[in-house]
Amino acid sequence: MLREDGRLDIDTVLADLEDYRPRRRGWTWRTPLEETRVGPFTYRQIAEPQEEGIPLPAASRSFDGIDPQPECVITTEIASGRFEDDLRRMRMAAWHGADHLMVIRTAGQSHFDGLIEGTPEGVGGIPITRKQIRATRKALDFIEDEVGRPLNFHSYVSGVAGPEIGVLFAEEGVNGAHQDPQYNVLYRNVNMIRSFVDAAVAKKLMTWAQILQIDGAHNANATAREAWKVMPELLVQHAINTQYSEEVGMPKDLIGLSTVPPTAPPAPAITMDLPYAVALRELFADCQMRAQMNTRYIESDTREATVTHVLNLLISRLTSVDVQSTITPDEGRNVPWHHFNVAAVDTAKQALLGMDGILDMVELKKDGPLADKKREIIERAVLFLEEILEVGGYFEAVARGYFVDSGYYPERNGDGIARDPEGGIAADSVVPRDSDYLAPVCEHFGYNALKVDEGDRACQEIGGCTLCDPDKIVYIDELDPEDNVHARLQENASLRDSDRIKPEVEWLGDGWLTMHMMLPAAEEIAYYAALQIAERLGLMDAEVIHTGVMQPAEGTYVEIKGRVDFDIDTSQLVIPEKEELLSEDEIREAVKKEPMTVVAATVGEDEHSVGMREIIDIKHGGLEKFGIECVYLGTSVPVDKAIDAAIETNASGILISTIITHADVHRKNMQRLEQLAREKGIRERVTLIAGGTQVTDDLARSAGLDAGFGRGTTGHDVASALVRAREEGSAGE
Ligand code: Z97
Repeated sequence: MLREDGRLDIDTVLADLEDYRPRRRGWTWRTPLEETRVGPFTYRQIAEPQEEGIPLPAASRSFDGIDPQPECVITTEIASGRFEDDLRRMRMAAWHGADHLMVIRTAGQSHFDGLIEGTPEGVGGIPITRKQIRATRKALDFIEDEVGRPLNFHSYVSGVAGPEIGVLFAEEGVNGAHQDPQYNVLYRNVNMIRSFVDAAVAKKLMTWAQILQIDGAHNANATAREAWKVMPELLVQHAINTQYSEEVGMPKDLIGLSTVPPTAPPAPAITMDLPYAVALRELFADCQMRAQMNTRYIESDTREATVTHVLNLLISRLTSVDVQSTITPDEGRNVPWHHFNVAAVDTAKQALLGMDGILDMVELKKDGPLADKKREIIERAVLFLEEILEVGGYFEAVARGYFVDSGYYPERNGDGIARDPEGGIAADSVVPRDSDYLAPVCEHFGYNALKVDEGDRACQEIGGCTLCDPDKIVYIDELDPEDNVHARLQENASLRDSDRIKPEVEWLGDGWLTMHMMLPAAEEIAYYAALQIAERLGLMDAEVIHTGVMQPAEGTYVEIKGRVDFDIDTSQLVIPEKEELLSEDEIREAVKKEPMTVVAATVGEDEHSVGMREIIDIKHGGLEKFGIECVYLGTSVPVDKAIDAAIETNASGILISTIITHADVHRKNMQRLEQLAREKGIRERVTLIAGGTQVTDDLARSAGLDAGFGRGTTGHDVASALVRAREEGSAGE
């Protein structure tokens, strides 16, 4: 269905959705490999490779294009608000190595009190509906076939519609989900009793569907005023959700802890984050560790966020990680765009591979500050739990505002989140089940009047439930005639399946682009100057998305975004044919087989030497690097001397550099080179190449040479041309 050179066809995804059935249930881990050789290296912490993907940037030129995959699952979080464009981004992320695709919902969807249908557009995420989930799972089937690796689809089971969402996810083959009753209570003010009862139902369903559960403890870190002080509380929250999940019957291999390194530089992060991480892994050894990167200290600087991410990845490698989350490094300015999802996935892949096997070489100390701090954090957490028991339990503790308090336990600042056990959304909505209560699906928590004999399904008496018989699912396509995917696809129809393109950050045809600039002015002035520059460039709706002071008076770095409303007809583009370079290895191989000598000189009365040296020098990746013998004659060399030297050394190429252009002297030098080569009878065996700032390939060829190189040329370009000309015997043709 998917072609590498074809965009994902949303019409095919949407076709016959009512008949779509997920092809598997449950979470899939990567298949780890024993110590394995990939290209020239041995890895200790990698998994089976993808069949299709995009390696790290350095791989293609320097590492034979290898693309090893770390052994842990890598997450990307997508929140564009249009699921049809999320699918395209999932494909991009999957190509870079993400196999856990999280769709964030509209903020606060926890307040929805039932399921909604269709494909409404969201802000900062999409509201969950059956159609969107089904279309996403179906698209992921195509994408996983393409990349050759199972992809996990993930969303949230929360809010007062949690149990309904649990059923929906189980029916539709969702693979992972956040579920934590404390999240509803603390952050969404859902009534406590309701939240925990709902959680039991949801967790039971998730267990049946083998959905990996991720808890919500990290939200305390993301919310707290001084995030490193919540370390004891994070352990307490993990403990409550883990124990509750186990009581409901969830096995530990489905219980994922959303671990988070609590702090970030300029704090001495590792000294705080590492003891915390070690404590956590010791206490919850059998659970799955989902390492969420720290989001609390992400500002608008993507560089800073990336460094924090890498430090978080160091913690993952020094302890353990089952699922490595990546948050877009621009999350702090709330513009999570395609490019940043991919950047974060690459950051994880790059850092994890870079630290492959680190624990075979360094060891975490069993004594000293690491052990002391770990013990201290655990003690604080245990005391916290004891106090909760003393005051009468979790509900009472929440009522007293014990959670997300800015004090470092047992210190309390009285600014925690306090909730009323009798109040909150859906208070008083939990009632005992009647004796004739019939559970709507088999995997229902608690009492069910349907009698089940050993080995039978509870739903047999009612002729099957939607889990056992998916044909019973009532599929509703769209309810809103305007806010739906078909209407949106109409709007950008001219850009789909056509040659027309617009810049895009999250939605096809959104027209957004970013620019960055350094302005020699103080921050506030630079801010407004940048906006005016954007206006003059014709960018619409321009906004400054980041400023960084270089020095208060010398200048400010500014990033802006803005929109264009035109598109480009790519069929009208004149794209010069690009000559494929021989790879570095091919060149080296050819020179090794048959040694090559070239003569190089800056000709005429020209003292410029730097350009030619760059082309030759091994230090700059020049011809010498490929084993080509270079006879450098210096500057202001007469053309006939270059010819003589070529004859003497039996060179297969002459490189002349000619920078000065007055009176067309550069062209004349080229013509003279060619003429002399003919006169001396060596034209057919010597490749003649000219280089210089004003030289072009056309100019050199029109002067009779074999090739010309201008600005931006590297030794690789010239070496490739020399080897190719020798192989093809094309000198002088
Ligand atoms: C993450 N980076 O990965 P609502 N339940 C739990 C949650 O943690 C969340 C929701 C539900 C973050 C992204 C933060 N978590 C988002 C345990 C959200 C969703 O339904 O939108 O209110 O909440 O966790």
